[in-house]
Amino acid sequence: MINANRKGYLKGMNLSISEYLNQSEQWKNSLLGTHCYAKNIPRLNAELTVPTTRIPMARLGGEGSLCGVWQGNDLPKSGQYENINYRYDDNLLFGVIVLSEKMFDATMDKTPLQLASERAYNQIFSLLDKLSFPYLFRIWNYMADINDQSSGLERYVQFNLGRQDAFLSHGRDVVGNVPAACALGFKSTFDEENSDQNSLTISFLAGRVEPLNIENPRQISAYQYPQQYGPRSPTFSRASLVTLGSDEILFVSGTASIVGHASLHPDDVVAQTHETINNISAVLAEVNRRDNQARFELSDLHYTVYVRHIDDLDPIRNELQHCVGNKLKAVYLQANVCRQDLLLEIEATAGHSMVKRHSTTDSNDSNHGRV
Ligand code: 3EB
Repeated sequence: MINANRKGYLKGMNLSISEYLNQSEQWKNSLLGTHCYAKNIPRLNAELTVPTTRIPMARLGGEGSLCGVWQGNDLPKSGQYENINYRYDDNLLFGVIVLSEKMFDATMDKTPLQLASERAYNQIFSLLDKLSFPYLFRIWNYMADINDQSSGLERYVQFNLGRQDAFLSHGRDVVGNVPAACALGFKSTFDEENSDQNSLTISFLAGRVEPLNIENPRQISAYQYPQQYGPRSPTFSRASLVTLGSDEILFVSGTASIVGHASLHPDDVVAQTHETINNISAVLAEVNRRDNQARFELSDLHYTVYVRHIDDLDPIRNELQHCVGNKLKAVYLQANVCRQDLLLEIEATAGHSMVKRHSTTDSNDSNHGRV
């Protein structure tokens, strides 16, 4: 299942954790980073060199764990900056930051989660400046108990406050040129030995070539959501299209059953799935309109589906199969979506090699493209 010969970034693969651990050291050393998801994730030695997110979310359907990897070109360099572990090559930087809210004392006007979010993004922006990777392409935000209240405020709202403050204090745009993203929750555990499993965990990909940020005409931009969703809007775009050497990579942000700014079909998981795919279709149409080379279709995407209720897996999977067709490539994780009434969120990645597009031999590598 692993194509070790082909150069390029589009080699995200979906392994189980044990398959991942069984790969050679040489292969692991070629990675920029890894995303691991499982209910209980072992400490991984490869983490010493490869930045790894360890997210306590179960993989649904088949294997209980998932490792998605980003492959670099040539030999990536590693480093650590404050709380970030990172790895990069000439074009792409991958980093992971893990911050426990316990490190922060609430102030008069800021909660620990808000402070942790602000600190995480401040560190990320400082690192991007230091290493001259100015463009944040895609960011994955994972936090405990996203739908709950703490310090009298919904936790996703606290996260949005801290995130936006960091964008503003680094002089970054908070509308328009903002990264693709997702924001998901997992259930906190009370196991002291594993308390770092409750930490805010953020990973990111950044680069040196300006991406094309895409909005969805069916949805109000998240950075313009009205105040009812919190005093500060979420800072993300619906998708970003990135050129890396001879590859073009599309990151579709976490997408849900939202039209305008409202959640639709509160108790109907099949209708939410359908609406979400309509949204992703609209994003693809917008990508294809904005970039006259792009010709992305639903069947090109590698999907990660965050499912709130385990029992909804089958109806969601059936509806996706129906909408996307037989070529559906999807993995499913149990997670909490940032609005209580949303039953699922779907993110996706696709890659086109521009070399491949102009050549006559198509390698049809079915593994590439997803993390
Ligand atoms: C939405 O469309 C659903 O806060 O970074 C999706 C992707 C969502 C990213 C984020 C939130 C975020 O509003 C939630």
